[in-house]
Amino acid sequence: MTGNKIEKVLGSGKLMVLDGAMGTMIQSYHLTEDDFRGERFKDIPGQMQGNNDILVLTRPDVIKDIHRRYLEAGADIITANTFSSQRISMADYHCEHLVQELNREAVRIAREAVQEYISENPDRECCVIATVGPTNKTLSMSPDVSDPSYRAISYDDMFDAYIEQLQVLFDCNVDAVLLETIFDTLNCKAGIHAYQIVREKCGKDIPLMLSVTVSDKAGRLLSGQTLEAFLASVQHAPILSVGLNCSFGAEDMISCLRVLAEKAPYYITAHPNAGLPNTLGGYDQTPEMMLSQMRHFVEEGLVNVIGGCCGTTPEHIKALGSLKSGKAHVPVPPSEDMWLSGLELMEVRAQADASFVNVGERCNVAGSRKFLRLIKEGSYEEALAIARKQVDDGAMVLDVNMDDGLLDAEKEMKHFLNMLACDPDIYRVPVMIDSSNWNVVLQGLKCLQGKCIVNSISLKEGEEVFLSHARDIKMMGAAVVVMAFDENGQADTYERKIAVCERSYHLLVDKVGIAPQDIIFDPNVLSVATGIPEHNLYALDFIRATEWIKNNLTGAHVSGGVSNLSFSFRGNNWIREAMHAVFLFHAQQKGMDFGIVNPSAKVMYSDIPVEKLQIIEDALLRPTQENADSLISLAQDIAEQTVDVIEKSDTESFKKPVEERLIEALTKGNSRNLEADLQEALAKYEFAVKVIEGPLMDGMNNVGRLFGEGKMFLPVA
Ligand code: THG
Repeated sequence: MTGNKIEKVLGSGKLMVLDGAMGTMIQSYHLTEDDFRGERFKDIPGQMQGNNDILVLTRPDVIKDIHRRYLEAGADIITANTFSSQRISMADYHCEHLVQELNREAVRIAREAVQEYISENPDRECCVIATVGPTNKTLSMSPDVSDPSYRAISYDDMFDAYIEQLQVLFDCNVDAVLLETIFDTLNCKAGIHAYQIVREKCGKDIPLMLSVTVSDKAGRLLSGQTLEAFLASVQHAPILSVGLNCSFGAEDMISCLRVLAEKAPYYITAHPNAGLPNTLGGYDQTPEMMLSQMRHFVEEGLVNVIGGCCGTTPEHIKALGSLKSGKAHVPVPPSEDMWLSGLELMEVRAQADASFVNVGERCNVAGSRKFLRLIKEGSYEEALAIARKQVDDGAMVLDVNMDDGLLDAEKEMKHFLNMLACDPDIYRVPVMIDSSNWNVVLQGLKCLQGKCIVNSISLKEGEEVFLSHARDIKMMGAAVVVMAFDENGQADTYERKIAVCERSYHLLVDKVGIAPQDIIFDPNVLSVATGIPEHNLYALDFIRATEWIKNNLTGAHVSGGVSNLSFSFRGNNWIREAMHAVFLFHAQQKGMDFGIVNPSAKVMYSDIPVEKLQIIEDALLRPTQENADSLISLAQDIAEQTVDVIEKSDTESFKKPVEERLIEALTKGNSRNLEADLQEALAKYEFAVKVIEGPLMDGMNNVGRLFGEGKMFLPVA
């Protein structure tokens, strides 16, 4: 059987049976320390009992016997005993060529068992896959509670270990590689990265199977990700199947399988434990019990491959054989929506009426003096508080930028992201890695288990560099911001913006094979009303380019750094925020669906008094020098009366009926008079529930309406 044979069998709609546990079966042979050591490891210090992979060298007869028993029980797929056969798990015993020997022997033994079985049962077809475990280290978590930035191993070391193991497995022509017991998606991503490199190098089409273990009934990995977030993280890989193993037995696995079957465009595998471990660490579920639970997997059409993990025996596998004639899962088509993830999935819909994704801009050493100071003085906890506040204020993605001449940006990116990755309230949302230094981008990608956005690549240094960066992104799995920049510099007119974006799009989609929905164009938000006449066109040209991109570069998204627009009004926050709100209102209507913004901005489009709105809209959309000048003088007026304006609006608000005041408080997230207003409403309505049904509900509807009309671009906290 070749690798493609598994694909063929699954493609023909047949269910396949995978073998059962190796570890718990080995225990039943009651091997001693001497069995594990053999002659070969006689003098190695420490205990070797329990290092099951070593047995392929010291007791190959036992391993082969286990394979034979699973084959006789009806397994179609035999798993070579290579779960820990990489140098990280073998660190204590490491010696020259050990990894090579272990993997080679394990595959040889499994093959021998299969060949012997087939020679006696010529009507059977069986194949040999290799299991690749998660190692005994984790890339997403710190083993030191007092230092969340610490990691016991680096991405590069894990990647190298996987390369070494996979190289042997590819040389042995296994029928598939099964990355198994995935508890940390970043370990898995390092494995997938290595798999793709080895596959390219060998030019062999050996399929990749992934199997996750979840650690709670809600279906999260130990590293905190949901299954859907996991799927986003591995979406870039050429995957044959995803599934679940180990975990907590079949009964509670079904809800997780439903999530995979509904969302994952692959075949589905399931090999649970024989129930939950008992107090002695044993597994009690009988073959009949396991069968009665796994029967539902097949009846619901959720799976393509079934087998067993810890505690299962040939009897369990034999029982599962009776399900083989059942209904196999039909994979769903790949989604056309964009998938991003932190610990949770974020979907950005492909339709034109998609919602708007606001990216928090404040964790940027070039965009926030405070953040720069905190990073410079090493106050990472406080720097993290800036990230947390943005998420609380409604940021749906976090931009992180460490580019500063006086900082070691690579080191700071790693330190900050390692900390951020350990905070479940912050790392709920995806991260946008913002740097003009490619090594900093790569470092960022090596820290995060989620599906990130890389910000950014461009044709600035020519096609070769652009393509090389794009290939890195494809290999490591991320979405990408593409700046409208080429060999001639920044595209600052409508014509140049669309030309550069179109050229970039075709290179990415046709040459590199990046999915269109993973591309975000940034046609450059540049500062208007600077005094230089050409600059007056910048907002309008951005909006026109947005419309063109949305109509012509199918599937791609549009983003921009919104605060750039108002740099010439620094210090005048009201006018800046008003300009941003107006700009976003119009750009969103033309399809801008991402924006790097300050999530705590308070001014909404619908707040801006009519005459001021007119001036701002004229300056942005009808760009004459006269209109720019009017905006500049409006800004000067406002700078003089800012304090006045706020106070006046408060007193004005106080004169309004209590219902209106509550609606306003809810819409703007303003709690200044909330206590008193609520007391007044309670006195007027008598029952609290009436206040909820009345003005509070009206307030919610108002929020919904503004949001729907694009007049409120943030879920105001
Ligand atoms: N496109 C893409 N990425 C980007 C930008 C872009 N990344 C950086 C930048 N532009 C977007 N981020 C910011 C962040 C902050 C500000 C502007 C853009 C900003 N800061 C205030 C200032 O400088 O006046 C705050 C100062 C302070 O608090 O110290 O305006 O265009 N792809």
